[in-house]
Amino acid sequence: MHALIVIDVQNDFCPGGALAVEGGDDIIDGINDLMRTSDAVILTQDWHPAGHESFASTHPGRSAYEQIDMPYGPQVLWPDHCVQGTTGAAFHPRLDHDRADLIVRKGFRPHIDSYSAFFENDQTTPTGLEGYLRTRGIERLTLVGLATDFCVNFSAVDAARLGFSVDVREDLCRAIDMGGSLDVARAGMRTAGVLLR
Ligand code: VGL
Ligand code: ZN
Repeated sequence: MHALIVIDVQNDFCPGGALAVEGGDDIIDGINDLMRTSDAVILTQDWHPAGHESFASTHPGRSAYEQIDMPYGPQVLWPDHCVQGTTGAAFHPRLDHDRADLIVRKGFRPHIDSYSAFFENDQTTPTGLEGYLRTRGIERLTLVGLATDFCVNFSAVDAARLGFSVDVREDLCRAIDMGGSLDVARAGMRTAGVLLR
């Protein structure tokens, strides 16, 4: 069985949002079409408490897009985004989110970020998605959404490492692309065995 995993198509990652990804809303119609023909549809939703440790505003003297060391490793600091219950955290109004079988929220722990739909950024705390997929007999995954070089990338690499067969539809993703991060992400996904389409 195959599942479509739609990563973080939320207002804050679309034009006008707090952490807008260029062209983030251009992919929505194509994602809606793909949802209609998929056996299973899972959405992820970046879902941070106010004052989250990944927000630059939580670290006096630091600016957004700087990297700092956290107990679990390096962490990019972001503008405040996807704060629980805000309009920015809501799915884009054009995304057909009624079609979802499951919505996985991530990044809800105050002191740890979670790019991947499978593990938080310590790379050990599970979100539970792996168990859900396995108990439903899902072995093949297609990933789409935002952003290619962060949440899509980390989710795809984790999924491949867990043994799922994974492809990423790059035409239905958009990237933040800071400091060459998109090239690094593409290379990492390919090395992990992810098929980029
Ligand atoms: C994301 C940065 C911070 C993403 C989430 O969805 O790619 N990026 N939080
Ligand atoms: Zn986030």
